[in-house]
This record gives sequence, structure tokens and C-alpha cells, in this order.
Amino acid sequence: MTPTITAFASSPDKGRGLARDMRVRWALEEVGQPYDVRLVSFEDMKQPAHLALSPFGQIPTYEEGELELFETGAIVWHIAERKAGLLPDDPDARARALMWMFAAVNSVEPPILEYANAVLLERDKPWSEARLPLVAERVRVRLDQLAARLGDAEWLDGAFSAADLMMVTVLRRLAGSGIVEAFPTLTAYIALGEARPAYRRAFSAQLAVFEASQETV
Ligand code: GTB
Repeated sequence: MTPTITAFASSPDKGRGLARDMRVRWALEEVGQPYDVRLVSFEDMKQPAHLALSPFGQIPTYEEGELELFETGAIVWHIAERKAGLLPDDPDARARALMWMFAAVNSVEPPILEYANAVLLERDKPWSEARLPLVAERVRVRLDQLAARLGDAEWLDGAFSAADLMMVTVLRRLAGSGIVEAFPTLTAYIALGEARPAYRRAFSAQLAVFEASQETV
């Protein structure tokens, strides 16, 4: 059964591959699973039909027969569990892959999102100038810890897995901030992820949607 995912009809990231359907597209490309995409506007995302799939009115969602999922971590885990290519066979190594997926969304992503919000949504606040360095420092602390653990390894735990897919997409949100660029270990790690053919296919597919949306503006 061909799954259907939802994605922004017109992504605010302007085709930079930052919207989270990128994670799901990349996972599907890694396992060689074709998929359909239903594009939704911001208005569509808040309508009952989409809220039935995503209680928070967000993209991406994933439909496969009777199965309806939201949350990229859960969607990527589902894809990785069902198809070969994103998880090791060894049960302990699988448990560690799941641990790193949670680490990506639960320990690394929160300070990055706080920073992104501080830059995008709070710059006009009178307290922004004082707060931003504090928020940036919390990101640096987490990246320093992650870089120390990664060391000179290519991937988080042995071979590339769904954990790296999640971590790379989380870190990409910082591209151009100057923060992640100060960690050569992490920039090399991100570049390695971005060089994967499955990543390139997913990125091109997402970019094509954005470019088509610009033609109709
Ligand atoms: N925890 C959920 C998951 O991982 O699935 C979070 C999903 C989520 O945040 N979806 C966002 C969304 O639907 C799109 S990806 N937002 C609309 C809303 O909440 O109303 C987040 C995103 C948006 C924009 C950029 N950008 O412009 O750079 C980057 C990432």
C-alpha cells in the first residue's frame, strides 16, 4: 500500500528542506518506499479533516491503509521498523537507535527551537537583546555535548540509522546561524547526511513543491 503524507503547499522555509515532512520523505527514500503527497495550506491544516489526522493542526501526517500517524519521530520509527535500511538487526542496537531518536527530538531539538523562535518571533521584544545570548548558549552547550559523544565517528551508533536521520534534520535547523558552524564535527556529520542519495531525492522533491508554488504566485 502506498502511503500518503501531508506537506506544506507553500513552505515558509522557502525550499530549504527545513519543514518536517523532509524527515518522512528522507526515511521513505532510504527504504525505497514510494509515497504520495497531499499538499495542505495553513488554513487546511486547521480544518476538521486535517485535525482528525493531526490534533495539533500540523504537517506532516502519514496515512497507510487504516493507519494514521502524526509526529515525525513516530512516523520515521514506523517506517524504519517495517522496512529494511534504517535500523540495525541487533535488538540492543535497535534500542540504542530509538534512544538517539528520542535524544534528537527531546534533548537536542528543544533548545534549537527555542533559539529559532527567539530569532524569528521575539526580536522586536524589549528583552530580546538580553535573552538571545542566553538561549544561544543553551544550544551551544548541547551541541558541545553531542559533538563530544560523536567524536570522530561518522554516525551516532555504528552504521547510519533512523537516529542519524532524525538528528541531522534537527541540527539542520541551525544552518546559517553561525552556532552549528562553530562545531566542525557536527558540520561534517550534517554534510555526510545531506550527501546520502536518499536525502538528495527527498530534498529535491520538497524543493520542487516550493518552486511550483512560486510559479503560481
Ligand atoms: N513535533 C511535530 C513533529 O515532529 O511532527 C512538529 C510538527 C511541526 O512543527 N510541524 C510544523 C507545522 O505544521 C511544520 S515543520 N507548523 C504549522 C503549525 O503549527 O501551525 C516546522 C517548520 C516550519 C517552518 C520552518 N521554516 O520556515 O524554516 C521550519 C520548520
